[in-house]
Amino acid sequence: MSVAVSLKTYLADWAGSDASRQAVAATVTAIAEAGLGIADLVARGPLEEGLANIRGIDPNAGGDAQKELDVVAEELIREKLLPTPTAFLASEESEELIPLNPEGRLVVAVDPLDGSSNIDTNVSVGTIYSIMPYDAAAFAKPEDAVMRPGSAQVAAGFLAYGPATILVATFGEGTQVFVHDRRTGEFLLARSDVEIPAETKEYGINQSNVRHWDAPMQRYLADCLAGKEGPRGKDFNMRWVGSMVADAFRIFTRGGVYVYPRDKRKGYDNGRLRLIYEAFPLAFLVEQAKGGATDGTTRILDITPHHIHQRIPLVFGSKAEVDAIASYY
Ligand code: AFP
Repeated sequence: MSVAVSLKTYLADWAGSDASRQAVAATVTAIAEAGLGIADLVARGPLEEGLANIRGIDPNAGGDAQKELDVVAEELIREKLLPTPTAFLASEESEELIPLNPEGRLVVAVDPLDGSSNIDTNVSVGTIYSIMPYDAAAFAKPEDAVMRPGSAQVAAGFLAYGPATILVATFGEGTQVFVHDRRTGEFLLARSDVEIPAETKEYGINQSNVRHWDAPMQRYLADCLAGKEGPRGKDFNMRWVGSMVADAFRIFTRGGVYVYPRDKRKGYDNGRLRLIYEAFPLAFLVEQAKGGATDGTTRILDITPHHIHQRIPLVFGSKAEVDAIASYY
């Protein structure tokens, strides 16, 4: 029986003696370690003194000792990244860029806890990360370092904290799935060079918002719902967890498409997902797995951000279905 490759061995082989790759390897290792700490907190949540309030249970007299789990998650990531070659951290939980290692040669962007509104329902939540090279001399100000197209990423991934703790990661040479082995404490390679099937009969979208969508997206859904008698000529199934990492992992496992379009609700004119630390990493992972990722029409990795927390309509998954959606626009 072949022995599963650990994340440590995989990274050592990938990095070899290349200093830039060694920097990325050290940073991904730190994020994976922070992820295990977050997975533990998520698993213990209501039992954990001081975190009770995240599950909507009245906080005890401790008051300020209690913090939202996504803030705690950011702190764990920050702590683990400090000794790594990371110059700055962009995080969903912090308005500004967080300076870390002045000698750093990377900039990391994270969503410390995606799906946090589902925490008290025990649904899978996760951590999403994106890594870009950083050269202080190349940017007038540090913020400029994250205002680059998604194609500037050198690594990206997400952890999902569910029945298993998994890490889906890319270093630009395919997409790999690692599973945390609780017996050894290691992440072990479970699936290498994942391929997302190009065709699918499964879409993930929050249909309750259909009245707010633009006409092309309403037509797309209507044609899916029309089934094999309709213009798509096939019956579709729908899945929506409400936690993107969980929906994404399903797509890496059996195909499908995830859609969060723009809509007419206040604040949703550019959708809900954040470009830099949600859409960019998912797009890199999906494309490395032969899938597609757009804002409905434009390739996500070609988009240049103008604000650290900007939102973007997001469509990703099975390539033929992503292209089909673009054909409605
Ligand atoms: P939270 O992190 O605030 O729970 O948001 C989760 C998310 O960004 C993404 O993970 C889900 O796919 C999407 O929002 C769910 O949005 P709806 O609640 O509108 O369905």
